[in-house]
Amino acid sequence: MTQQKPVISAAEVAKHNTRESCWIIVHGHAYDVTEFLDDHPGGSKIILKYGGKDATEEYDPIHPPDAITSNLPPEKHLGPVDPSTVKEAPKELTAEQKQREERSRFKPPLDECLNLHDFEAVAKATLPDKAWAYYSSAADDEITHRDNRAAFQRIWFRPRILRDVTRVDWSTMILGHKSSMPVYITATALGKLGHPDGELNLTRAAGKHGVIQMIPTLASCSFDEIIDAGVQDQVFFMQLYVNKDRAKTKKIVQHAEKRGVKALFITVDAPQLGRREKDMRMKFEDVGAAVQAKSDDKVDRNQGAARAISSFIDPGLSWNDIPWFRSITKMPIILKGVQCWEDAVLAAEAGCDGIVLSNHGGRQLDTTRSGIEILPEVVDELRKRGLFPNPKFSIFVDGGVRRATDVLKAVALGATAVGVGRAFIYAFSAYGQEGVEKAVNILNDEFEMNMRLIGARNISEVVPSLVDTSSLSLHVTTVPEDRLYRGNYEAMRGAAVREI
Ligand code: 173
Repeated sequence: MTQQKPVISAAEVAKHNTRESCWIIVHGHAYDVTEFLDDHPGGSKIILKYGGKDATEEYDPIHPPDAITSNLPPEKHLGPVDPSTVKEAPKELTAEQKQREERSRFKPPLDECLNLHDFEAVAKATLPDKAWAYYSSAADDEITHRDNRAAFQRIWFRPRILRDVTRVDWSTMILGHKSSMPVYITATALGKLGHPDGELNLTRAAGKHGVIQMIPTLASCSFDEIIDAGVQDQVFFMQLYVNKDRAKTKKIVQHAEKRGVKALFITVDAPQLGRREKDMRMKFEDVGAAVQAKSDDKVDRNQGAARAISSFIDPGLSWNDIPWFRSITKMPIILKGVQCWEDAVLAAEAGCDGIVLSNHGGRQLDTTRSGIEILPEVVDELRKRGLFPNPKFSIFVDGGVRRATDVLKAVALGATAVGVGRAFIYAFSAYGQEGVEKAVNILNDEFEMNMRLIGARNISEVVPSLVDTSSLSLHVTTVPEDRLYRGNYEAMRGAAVREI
């Protein structure tokens, strides 16, 4: 529709830079957002900052491409901006940006990444501060976030020998779909903060390597862009934040089903977003203390961008809603964010098709236990009730997974597969699609070796007796710090750690 409108000069747009008349440019088109200012979920200040200017760079990571066109009535779409009138202001790089560019130029070649931690080190060194803060942050004191890693280290292997492990196969079925490994890419928001192609890096790598991707509700790319980037018959799941306006949720779910999404993962651990203080501190810098003090902005931007854009999530969601979801879709329904056996049993009894034992990457309630720690109690209680093993009720785990050994521990204890979120974000933030492919290849190498070393030829041989969980729930025991290792360990060259 915008195509038929007259071409506007950038000078004309520049005149409209006040609350009384506010125009912005996004992707080469001008929009009149004056009446939308107070309805913007991220607050009016941030739009006013770009009043009369091109807002594309700020807009892109935190909005799906069609957000502006679908939220504004057609008469507010003013028309294309004449590119010859747009004067590229010379970009003033901040000291931080200059340092980052320097570090990006000298980042280690991809081949030097030997494990998933390495991507995190490179991402930390090269990501813009805001993106690093958003991705890496976790709730409060980040105790749960750290324990998500530590919990895997409280499980020890009891490997078996002499089993002819010439051939090992770690492929598996997830909710009836083939997966090259018992790992899926779990949903994480705002992919374009890390890389201009955002979630498409994951989609393309997943398609090439037979890995299933869970599409987030709050992706930077639009849902259809992601699906369209998939190869023939690529399997997708979808993560759902439930809107207070159920009609909107129904539309999203039914559209996903129509486009072939194979399962719906409803997030149940975020009636309100946790406090991620690392992220919140960034926003202070962004808008400045003086702007914060004014009171005409309805949204409290001190809470960070994630909180602002999550205001649509319904804290009223309850068990009573499950039958409604059943009535609007035939997709399997999985509850993502179960944290105790009682709720696992309720989910099975409510007719759900599975659960994800997850604390949302440590980003919600701090000092909750990790998914892997909860897994044995969930399996025990389901088993007592005749609900495990059950091909119609799958258990997934996420949080802190960085190694194939982590995955094998979860599978041994009864998980069908585990979700990996941050590690893949860091891989594409540092190296784009190639980074994600490399991460998958690293995991494949680790699976091959570790399957051999534990004596399991296929996933059905990865059984509980292969692990010792006797210290799993003891939060006070850990491996004593190995000073010899610390003293001698050499971090990857070039991945300089950012000073706090
Ligand atoms: O963990 C998150 O950051 C998250 O789930 C989220 C929720 C709403 C908006 C953005 C991100």
